[in-house]
Amino acid sequence: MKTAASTRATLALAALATSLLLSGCAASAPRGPLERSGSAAEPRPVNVIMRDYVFQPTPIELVPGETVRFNIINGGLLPHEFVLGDRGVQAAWASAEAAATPPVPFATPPPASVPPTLAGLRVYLRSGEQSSVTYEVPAQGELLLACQIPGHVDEGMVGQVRRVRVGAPPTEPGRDARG
Ligand SMILES: [Cu+2]
Repeated sequence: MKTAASTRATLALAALATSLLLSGCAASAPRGPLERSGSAAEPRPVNVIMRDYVFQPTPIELVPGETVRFNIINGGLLPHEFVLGDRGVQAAWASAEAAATPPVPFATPPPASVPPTLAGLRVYLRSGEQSSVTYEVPAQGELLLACQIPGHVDEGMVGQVRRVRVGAPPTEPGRDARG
């Protein structure tokens, strides 16, 4: 009996140690080259955290033509929105958000909207909310990321998007990745 109990305890400890090890690795693992691109059948997960006036990580690395699943969390205190698209998409959401901003603080804003034919991706999240959306990365063309809630771009809430190839070395954080 004693042997069985101690075996169980040992196993439980081993399981705990393994899970701690795994979670530790997941949090701090150095980033290697991108191993695969996503497909419609198996989108590649891309996690993005929005905080007050930053997107993390930046740049976001996408393979032209792949399908990704953005898992977006608003970890900030304010509402934020993830707007991904060309200059026209950014401008459309900027004016929609400006028009939807209530004239007095704390009034309920009308929902911002743009023509349904507009391309791009927009995910609006309040503090603490999260959302997952699949997205097909355009093969070419401009791809910008910004939060178009009034004032947020001025505070620096612009992300960078980098098109990469599978197997290419990762971008070093903090390095300018435009172009
Ligand atoms: Cu924002």
